[in-house]
Amino acid sequence: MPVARPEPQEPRVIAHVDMDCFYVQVEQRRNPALRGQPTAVVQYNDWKGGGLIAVSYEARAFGVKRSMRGDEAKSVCPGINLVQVPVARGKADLNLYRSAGSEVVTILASKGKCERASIDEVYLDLTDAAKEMLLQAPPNSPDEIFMEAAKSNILGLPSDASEKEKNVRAWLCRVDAEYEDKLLACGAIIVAQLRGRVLEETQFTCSAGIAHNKMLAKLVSGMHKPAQQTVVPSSSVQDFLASLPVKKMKQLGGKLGSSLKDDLGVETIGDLLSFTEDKLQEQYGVNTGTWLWKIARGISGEEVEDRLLPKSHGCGKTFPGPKALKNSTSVKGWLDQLCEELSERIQSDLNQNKRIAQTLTLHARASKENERDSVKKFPSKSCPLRYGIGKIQDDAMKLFESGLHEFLESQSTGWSITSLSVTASKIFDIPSGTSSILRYIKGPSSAASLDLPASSSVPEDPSLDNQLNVTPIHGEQCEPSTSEKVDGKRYSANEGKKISKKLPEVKASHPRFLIL
Ligand code: DCP
Ligand code: CA
Ligand code: CA
Repeated sequence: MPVARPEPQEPRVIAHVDMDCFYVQVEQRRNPALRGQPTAVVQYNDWKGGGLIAVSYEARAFGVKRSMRGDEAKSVCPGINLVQVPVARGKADLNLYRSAGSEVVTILASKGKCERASIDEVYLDLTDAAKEMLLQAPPNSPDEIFMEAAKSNILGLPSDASEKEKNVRAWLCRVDAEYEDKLLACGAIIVAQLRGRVLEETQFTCSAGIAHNKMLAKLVSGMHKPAQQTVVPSSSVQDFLASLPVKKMKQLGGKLGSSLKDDLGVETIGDLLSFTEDKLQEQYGVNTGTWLWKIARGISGEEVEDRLLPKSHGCGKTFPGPKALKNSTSVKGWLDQLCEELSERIQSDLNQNKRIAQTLTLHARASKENERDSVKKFPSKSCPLRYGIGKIQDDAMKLFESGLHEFLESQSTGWSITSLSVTASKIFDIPSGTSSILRYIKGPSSAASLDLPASSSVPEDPSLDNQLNVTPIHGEQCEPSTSEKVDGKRYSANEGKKISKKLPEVKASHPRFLIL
């Protein structure tokens, strides 16, 4: 549920950085012959040439899109290079892309608080760095970094192309500017510098949004791509939001966004301005109402978290069309593979970063025989996570069986599964000097594992769900899920799910580690 956070008194400088056609760039670095060529990365799949998951800008110019399959991409762009995602255990192995993302994060984290938001995105809080720059060397230097910053797109400046750079340069070093605009100008220079370092050290280009809050920075980071940055001065916010379709905001992509449109006739974020806070609260509850009132004005107090590592780990696979799984044996076979990868990833997170995941969740997509159009969704299930491949596999299968039982509503009918994923979440840092937890998890002989009380249903994570829709799946999730409760109903990108308690008790055999 979106909740408005109190906004800080002082103006902040926040950037959202997103890599350009990321997997393609990683592949182009591996094979420089692909540079400057129409290229796409395809998901492991032999059906119609595989699903595209990343498309180079050269290929986009031919009309190639991520929704296409390899065969279709070839028909619109015969010269396209299709690169297969690396495969392990019969599914995409994203480790290469994950570690490339980490290289970038390390560079971007050098100038302020940095939050890894997805495999190829971060938020940065550059407020302190911008203040420092303003005190020491206000922006006016004609050096390389300044030249790059002068290529920024600044919302609200006259869009006369021939004069653009001159106008931007003037904006960046205006002496009579408001303090908050001066800070933003420093932010634009710092981001230009960081993007330059990323290019130099990793060979990757990225795009960025620079604004006074996360929401605005994120909304504009993809506005001018590739390899460009966009700045949102406060004076431009109202016009920008006036024409911004509600669905462009992540939290409004689902039912809440549809309700705004259907029930209030709101098409753009700016349209929300015609409603009082009371009216919005009456319609959507106190929290969501206030949040909507604030976003209409470009206000968002959400902080950049200090987190360079992902919030959760997920492994999934889709089984489209004839590949659908139709019996427990094949589900078990695939779940075992997914759990093996998940186990390796959480184990290496534990070894390298001293982090422990507490919750195991199973998501699936299913349909019943002869009921292809049924709206009933396979309920997502979770339970406390026990370390060890075998335990994770057993628990995941129990979660699956419990979800299937509920999904089938006691009917004995055929079913098919078109996607499966397991996620490890609620990850926390082991306090330094705590060795007992490690012994707990690793020691095979001692009371080494965790108990497993009854599982519970959880709302699916829409960010994962979106990915499942299109076959490719990021292996890690960094953003919070975006479901909202509106008037007592749960609104989210995935409708129709609810919290249910009716689940078989899974035998508990070991003490919990959390009491440590
Ligand atoms: N990805 C995926 N499945 C999806 C979406 C993305 O596997 N449905 C992967 C491939 C992308 C990477 O994640 O390269 C980052 O996704 P983005 O949405 O940021 O898209 P790109 O970086 O490819 O392109 P852009 O330049 O538009 O950001
Ligand atoms: Ca990207
Ligand atoms: Ca992205």
